Amino acid sequence: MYQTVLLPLKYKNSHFHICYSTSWNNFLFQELINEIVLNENISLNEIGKKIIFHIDFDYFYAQCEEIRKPELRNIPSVVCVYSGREEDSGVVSTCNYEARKYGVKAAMPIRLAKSKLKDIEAIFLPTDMPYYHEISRNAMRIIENYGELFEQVSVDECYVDFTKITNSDFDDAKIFANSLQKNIKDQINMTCSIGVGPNKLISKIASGINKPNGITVVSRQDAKNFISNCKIEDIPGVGPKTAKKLKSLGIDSISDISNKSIFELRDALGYKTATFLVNASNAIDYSQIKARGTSKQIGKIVTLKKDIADFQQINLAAASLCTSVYENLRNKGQAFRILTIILILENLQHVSFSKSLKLYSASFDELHKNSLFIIKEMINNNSISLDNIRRMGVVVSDLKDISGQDSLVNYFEN
Ligand code: DCP
Ligand code: CA
Ligand code: CA
Repeated sequence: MYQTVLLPLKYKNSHFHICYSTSWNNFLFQELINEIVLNENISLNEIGKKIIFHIDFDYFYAQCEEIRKPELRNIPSVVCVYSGREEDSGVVSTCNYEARKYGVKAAMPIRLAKSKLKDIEAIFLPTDMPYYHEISRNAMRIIENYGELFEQVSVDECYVDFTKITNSDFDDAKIFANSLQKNIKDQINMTCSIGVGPNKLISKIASGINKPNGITVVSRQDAKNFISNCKIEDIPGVGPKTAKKLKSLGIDSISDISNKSIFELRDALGYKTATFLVNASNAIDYSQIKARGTSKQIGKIVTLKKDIADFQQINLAAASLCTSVYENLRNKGQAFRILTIILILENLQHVSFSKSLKLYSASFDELHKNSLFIIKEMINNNSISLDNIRRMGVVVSDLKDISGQDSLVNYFEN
C-alpha cells in the first residue's frame, strides 16, 4: 500500500507543491530535496527530527478564579458570560472539572447549567478578562523561558519547539514535559496538559488526551498509528460540515481517508482541504511554529562532552555557541537585548537565566562576556556543579532589525 502526499515547498522564492508517493525510497527522497528550502529555511531533514510541545491550560478561566479564590477548588464552579438581558441569561464560558461531572460544559445556557447543579453547592462567576490575560502572560513567560521557538495560539495554549533541548529524543521530551508542568504548577499554581509529538498536528491532538494535568507523548514512529485511532472530528479544523461531507463519500474514519488519494477527495472538498486531510491522516503536518513579535529569538544548544569538568571547557563551549549565535544575528542584520543561558543538567533538570541589556547590541564581545557572566552567576547561585551540566544553550531575544551600512558596522564591530 502506498500513499501520495503533497509537500509545500519554497524554492528560489517561489511556492509550489511536490506530490510524492510514500512508496518512494524515503531516505533517497529526503536526500534529493534536502537542499530545497521549505517554508522559512527549514529543510526536510530538520522537519524529520522535530519535537513539538502543545501546552493547553486546564479549565483556564475557572482555574484562574481558583488561584485567587482557593475555596473554589473542591466545589463545582462555573464562569459565565452574562448577557445582561435578564438574570441568568447568557452562556457558560467554562467550568472546573467538578462541575463537568454534572454535565456542565462551555457554551451551555446558564439556566441549563444551574438546573444541572440544582441542590448542589456550586459557584457561578462572571468573566474577568483582564485578570485571565495577566495570568496567561505570566504562564506564557515561564514557557517562553525554556528558550526555544514559541508560538502562543490563544489565551491558554501555545506550541514550543523542543527539538534542540531534547536533542530530538522523545524519552528526554517526556522528562522535560514533566519538569515544565511542575515548574508552572510551582510558580503560578496552575495545571496544564501537554501533548508531545513530531509536529503541531499530533501534539495538539495529544494534549487533549489526558486532561486535566496530563502528558501524552506520541513519538514519530507511533504517530501514524496514533492518528489512525483518532476520530475524524479530532483533527483540528474539521468541523461537523466536513465530517458530514466525508460520511456522504463513505469515509467514516481516519484510516478511510489515508486510503484515499488527494485526487479522489479534491472534487468534493477542494484541493486545500483534501491535501490537508490526506496529509493529516498520515500524521503529516508541515506547518511551522510562527514566533511573533518580541518572542522571536536566535539560539543554539549543544550537548557537552561527558568529561566536561572545568570552567575552561565551559568557556570554550560558550565561545562556540556565541560565535554561532553571533553569525546568525549578523546574517539577519539584527541586534538583541535579552540574553538567556540555558543549562540542562544530567538529570535533565532545566535551569535558565536571562539578562536584559540596557541597550540593543550586536557585538560578539558583549554577547560572550555577558554569557560567561551569567553562567558564573548560575553556577554560584544555584550550586550547580560543573560536571553535572549535560547541555548548554545561548539564546538571544527581543531582536531588532538594524538596517543601513553605518549602523551595521557600528553594531557589529564594537
Ligand atoms: N472559552 C469560552 N467559550 C467557549 C470555549 C472556551 O469562553 N465556548 C474560553 C474559556 C476557557 C478558555 O476559552 O477557559 C480556553 O478554552 P479551552 O477550550 O481550552 O477550555 P478550558 O481551558 O476551559 O478547558 P480544558 O481543560 O478542556 O482545556
Ligand atoms: Ca484549555
Ligand atoms: Ca485551549
